[in-house]
Amino acid sequence: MTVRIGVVGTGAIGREHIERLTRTISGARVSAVADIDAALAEKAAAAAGGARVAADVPELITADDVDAVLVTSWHAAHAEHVLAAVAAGKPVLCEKPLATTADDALRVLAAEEAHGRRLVQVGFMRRFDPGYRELRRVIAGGGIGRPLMMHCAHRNRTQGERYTTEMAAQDTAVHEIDAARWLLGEEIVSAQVIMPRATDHRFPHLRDPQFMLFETAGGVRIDLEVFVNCQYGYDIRCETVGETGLVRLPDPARAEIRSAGRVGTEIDQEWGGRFAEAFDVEVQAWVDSVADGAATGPSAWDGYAATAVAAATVEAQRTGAVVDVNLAPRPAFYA
Ligand code: NAD
Ligand code: ISE
Repeated sequence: MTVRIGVVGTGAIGREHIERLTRTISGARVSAVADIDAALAEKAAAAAGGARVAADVPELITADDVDAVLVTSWHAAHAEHVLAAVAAGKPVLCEKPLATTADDALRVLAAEEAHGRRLVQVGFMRRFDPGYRELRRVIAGGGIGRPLMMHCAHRNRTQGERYTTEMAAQDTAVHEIDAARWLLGEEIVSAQVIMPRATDHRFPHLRDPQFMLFETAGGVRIDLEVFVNCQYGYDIRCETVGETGLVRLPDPARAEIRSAGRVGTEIDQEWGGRFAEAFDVEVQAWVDSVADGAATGPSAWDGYAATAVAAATVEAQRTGAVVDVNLAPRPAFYA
């Protein structure tokens, strides 16, 4: 079976996923695309080799030539697009975040549960990265004893003018929020944000960098530096300290260069390169799950929990307080 995919949003990651689906992934093809920017949609359709441009998003989602939906629009539109896919009974892979408010994410949970089977996978691709998988295997296998602390950094080279202080939580830290929940097997119960001296390499409206502090239900403390204009590269760090040892994310395998009295390795510049393998595995797993008729991967519950923590982090940015995360009870549907 070839899964016919409709892509909503043909910006940066939409185009990368279209290329991936067209050249790398087996068992799928892009049949239709939609974007509020018609010129972008036309270009993306041509790159997909024979996809059509849908009249609008509702037409794409309900179309007969679309078996499954890939949502790569702006974060604020995700919940609306996922709800439309669920209403049409179609499997949907939604780039992170699932929503920007906990209430919108809860609407997705309710709609999926009412449908009666899982349709939603959230694009937390770190769960498919070999390094993160190794971290999880070591932690779950007791290799460092009981986890106590986690130290993380999320650095981007630069961000554009549209990127806001809130997005540091909703769009950037949400990766670590999900990864920490997944690695530790615990929910996050509070968030706090401390603002260090701001970099000059930023647009004036943006607070950058930021220190975020999280606590899990079991008392693990997580510190996360988000620095999205660090200038030097795309640098993702994660170290978990346990009672008998620590485990740290490996730097991506790169050739070591020794030259001119120095030893070094290259640093990735963008997310697309650093997580290329993870994206390939993630999207292939999603396509396979659509063909099998059984959703796998990060669920709408994971999307909701991460959104709720990110929302508490946004409140912590504004107030400077430690903000509690009060999750709704986890439905048996997501057990
Ligand atoms: P982008 O701005 O380059 O692309 C978004 C596209 O969506 C634009 O072309 C825009 O016109 C379109 N769009 C927005 N609202 C729409 C609507 N209502 N209907 C139709 N089209 C709409 O942004 P991007 O960098 O590609 O990011 C898109 C999403 O992917 C974001 O949620 C972001 O968090 C996520 N993302 C994830 C990763 C990752 O590492 N997993 C990396 C980059 C982006
Ligand atoms: C972007 O949306 C991503 O998901 C990238 O992985 C992240 O590094 C960046 O900060 C986000 O804006």
